[in-house]
Amino acid sequence: MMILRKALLIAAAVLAMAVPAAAAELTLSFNNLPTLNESTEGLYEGWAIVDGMPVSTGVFNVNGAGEPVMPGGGGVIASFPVPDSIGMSSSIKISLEPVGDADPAPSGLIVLGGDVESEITALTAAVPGLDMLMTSGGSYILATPSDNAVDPANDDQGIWFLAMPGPVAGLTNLPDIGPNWKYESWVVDVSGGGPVPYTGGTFDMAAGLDSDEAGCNGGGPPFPGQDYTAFHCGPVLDLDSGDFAAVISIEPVPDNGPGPFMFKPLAGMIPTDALDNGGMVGNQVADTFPTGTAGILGTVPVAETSWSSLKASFR
Ligand SMILES: [Ca+2]
Ligand SMILES: [Ca+2]
Ligand SMILES: [Ca+2]
Repeated sequence: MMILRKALLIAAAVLAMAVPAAAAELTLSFNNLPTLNESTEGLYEGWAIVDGMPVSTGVFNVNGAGEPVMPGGGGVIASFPVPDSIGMSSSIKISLEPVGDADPAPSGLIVLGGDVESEITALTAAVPGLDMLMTSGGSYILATPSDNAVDPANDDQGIWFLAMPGPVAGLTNLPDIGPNWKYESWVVDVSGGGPVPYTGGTFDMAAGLDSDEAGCNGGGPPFPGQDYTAFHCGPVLDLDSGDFAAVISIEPVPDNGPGPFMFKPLAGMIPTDALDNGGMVGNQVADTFPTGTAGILGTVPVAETSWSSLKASFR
């Protein structure tokens, strides 16, 4: 009889545990997290990882001040109401969810994350090797060696991330960013109202052919780069005009759009003397990569509540 009574009390205690004792809140704030075009880029979604499973903390966009806002041009979300269980979360992640997302699970595209160690969790870009990436740099030359048979005098129309003598890799300290990300080189025309990017192909390492080699006819040195020449199907670009920047981005796999992703670790204007001297891409991870803070507030630690409930049931 005593055993049955205890069993019933434990059952009652377990039932009580399932009811949140207090409303929990999650607050989010960001730096350098871009406002999304919701009709083409989708929305951000927060996730608390509890017992290894993602629990959604809600979808949002961000405003220019880095505050989360309601989708559809709504107001600032001062805090997200969330289940008490997130008081037990091991990490917080922010995903990018596609337009018209109907899947309740997180997309594979996690942009920010951080391990929960206290009520305040620092969020950083979810790219492997971020510490090493902050030390990356590089140089390039202007050259179009792959079409010299048809045009030996157009070297200002091609860019190669290599250094002479050698050639050796021009990009330095690039971390292995794993299967979920790729590097992509770009030249970006910044002379007009908005930047116009032209891809140079994707790659995993500083040495080796990139995804499209020199252009439509292939060839070129075994390093990331591109010949923006007529022989390679164009566009024909005058890269030392002072109108172009060289940029290395990090793109999700699969890519979520044709343009550069929000992670642009290396960039620099292509100088007008680059034909003679080459140029450099500077590190802008610290200045441009998104960061954030997640605050988990008002929670009653679930483990403690459960334990005290259980202890009470044995008295
Ligand atoms: Ca040439
Ligand atoms: Ca290429
Ligand atoms: Ca892209």
